[in-house]
Amino acid sequence: DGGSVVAEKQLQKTKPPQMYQVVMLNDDYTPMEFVVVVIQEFFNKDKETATQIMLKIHLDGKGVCGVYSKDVAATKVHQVQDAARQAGHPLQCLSEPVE
Ligand code: NFA
Repeated sequence: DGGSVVAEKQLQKTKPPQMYQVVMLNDDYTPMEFVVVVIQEFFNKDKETATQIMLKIHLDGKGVCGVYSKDVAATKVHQVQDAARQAGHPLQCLSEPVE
């Protein structure tokens, strides 16, 4: 009945939060080594994994660097954008909901 629906919602109403993937885009100018270092530093990947992700982006046009809560994903995007701007590279990055 309706009462039990309310009771169930009160007992178990938490759902996992929407997650966001941080996607990096390829361009013709950013050096491969810079992309590898950025992926290592901001997405906590080892050099081998970072290199694989960089090559995927280079070959496919884009690639996922990591999946995070909305606020952490937004922070990662800003960190990459700041590092790219400071270095004078056009590297672009965005976050989008998973699914
Ligand atoms: N395409 C860039 C190059 O050839 C490398 C790159 C990879 C840039 C991944 C951006 C993202 N120097």
